[in-house]
Amino acid sequence: MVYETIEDAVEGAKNVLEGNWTGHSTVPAWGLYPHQWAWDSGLTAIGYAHYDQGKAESELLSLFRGQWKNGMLPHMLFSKECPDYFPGASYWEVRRSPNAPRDIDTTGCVQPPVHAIASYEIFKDSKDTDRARRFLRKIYPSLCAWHDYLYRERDPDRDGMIYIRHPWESGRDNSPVWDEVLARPQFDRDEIPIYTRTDSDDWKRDGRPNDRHYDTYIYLCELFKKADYDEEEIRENCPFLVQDLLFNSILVRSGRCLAEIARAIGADPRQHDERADLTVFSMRDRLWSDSKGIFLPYDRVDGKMLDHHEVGGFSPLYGDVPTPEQAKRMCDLLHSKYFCPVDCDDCFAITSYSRSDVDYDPLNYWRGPVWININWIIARGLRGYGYHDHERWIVKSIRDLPMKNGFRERYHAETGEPQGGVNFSWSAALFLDCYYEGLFNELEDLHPIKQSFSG
Ligand code: 9WN
Repeated sequence: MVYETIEDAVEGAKNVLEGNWTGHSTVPAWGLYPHQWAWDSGLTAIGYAHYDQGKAESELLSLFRGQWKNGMLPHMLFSKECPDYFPGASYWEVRRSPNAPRDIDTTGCVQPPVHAIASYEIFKDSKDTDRARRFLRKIYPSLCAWHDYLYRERDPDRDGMIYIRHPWESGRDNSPVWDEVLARPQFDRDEIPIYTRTDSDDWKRDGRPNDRHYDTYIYLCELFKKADYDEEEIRENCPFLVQDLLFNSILVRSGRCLAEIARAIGADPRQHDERADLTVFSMRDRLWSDSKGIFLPYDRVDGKMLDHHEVGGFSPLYGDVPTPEQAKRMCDLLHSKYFCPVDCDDCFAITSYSRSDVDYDPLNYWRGPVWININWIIARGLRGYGYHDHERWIVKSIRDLPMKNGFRERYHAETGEPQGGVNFSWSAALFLDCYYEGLFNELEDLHPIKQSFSG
């Protein structure tokens, strides 16, 4: 055990965040991730919101310094202290776009839009409501511009479902769900620049994306650069355009929070709710697979669903997307040998990919391991649908995995062994969120849930 008591672990989580604090924001983990990442910052702010409102506000406000003129919130803001990171500021050449900020270096793609959710959590958790309202007034226009960008530039069909154009935008980089789309671009090695990976020199040992996938990530970035980051041109040429479930589900939940924020500051909430309604309607109508009992992402280039049992398929619970009947089927599948060890006797929570699939790999990044942030998102979704026992099993893992192994980036899906980044911010922050929400107090009478799904 790394932490003997909850109090020790709470202290440990705060120390992790303190250690990763740069003075205005928090890095995901020193070493592997020494810059500011967009959805990491949002999730981290949710942890700070419970005990340090100043840091929570600063985390988000400093992130929005990187917002582009067209509203795009880039997936990373680069610190000048770590110039050796690849692909770093000099690689992205974002100033090819008139929209990119001049005084701060960023990437040219996005990540799941958790920021209105985080802003609203700061308001809800605050003991100083006047101050929190001032914060909301300050950040509201930036949040609106961010959501406007997504619905304007990433939803050409105007059906409320926005597309992502790079696996990095999904937050689940090398999930097997992207494999067939990533295999699509045929290019020679000399069509992309020679580069050295800084994330790993042995992807197998480190459980990172393989070299071919990394080359394709870079190939896609080259395409963005050639288009000078013009979205219309990118859309015409990009072989990776996917309506992703996690991204759109988070967008719905964020849209609802944006509506709440509008109400709290006396602005008009209607547009936010209407957009969220449209996204929900389209996802339910178009992305549900009745044969699989789960939602599936849509590949806009080939015009078909990406047929996988992948953890993103459960994220619509978080956006309140499924009907109660759909939610019941998702829940049965979630609590089956595919995603969760039988009977939950020693549950390590939801795996990132189905355990029965040939591409499942409990050691490799988004191809199997358990991630705290995804489990937190699904747990919140389950709560909304009244699946309290299922939620509690997940919350138990969010408590037990770090207490046993420390606040790590991810954990082995079957043994709970820690993997990847050490002292990882969102694992610490979301542990703190569950603690302060009192969720760890509700775990006493936990008993195995009978599986109703035989598979
Ligand atoms: C690329 C920082 C980020 C997370 C992503 C996770 C990983 C980066 C990487 O780390 O992505 O953006 O180098 O693999 O997949 O979700 O935001 O923690």
